[in-house]
Amino acid sequence: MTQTMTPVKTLLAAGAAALFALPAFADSQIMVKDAYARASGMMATAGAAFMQIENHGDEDDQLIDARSDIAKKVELHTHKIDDQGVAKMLHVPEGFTIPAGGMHALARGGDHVMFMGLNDKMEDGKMVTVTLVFEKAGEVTIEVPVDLQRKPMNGAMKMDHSKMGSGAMAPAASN
Ligand SMILES: [Cu+2]
Repeated sequence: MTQTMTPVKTLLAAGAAALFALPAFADSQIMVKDAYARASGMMATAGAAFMQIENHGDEDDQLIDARSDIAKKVELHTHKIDDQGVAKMLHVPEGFTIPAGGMHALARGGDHVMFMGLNDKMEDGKMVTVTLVFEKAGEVTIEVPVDLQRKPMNGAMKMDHSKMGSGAMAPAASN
């Protein structure tokens, strides 16, 4: 009776294909471009996702939350430079405004979706499902590829703790 197995398998395959074919933003004015995720390091227990969020509507929207099974805790974060010139991450509970007809970038050294306590390794090429929660557009679920090779857009924002001290002091010492 192996034939009875065939329809079940076919059904599963069709279901999976339909899942990928579904337009993610059918009724939404929100479009997410160039999303990628990365782990914080080789033995990382944390990671982050970056992307460009476009608002094609004529009203501002607000990204207020993010969810994912990849981590125990998912938060909207930003970076702030403190008095010592050290970049620190901060939770932003109110989230980020996506301006009407505009774009808000989540980028390295800036705003990002933070994954804390990874449930699974973030390996290159793996897909991470992330649900973004908007005040007006509601929930937008996207598939974010892990990209560990990607260089930061702005090389200057790269956090190199070994050079931070001397690099920051150099301009002040030259007077
Ligand atoms: Cu963070």
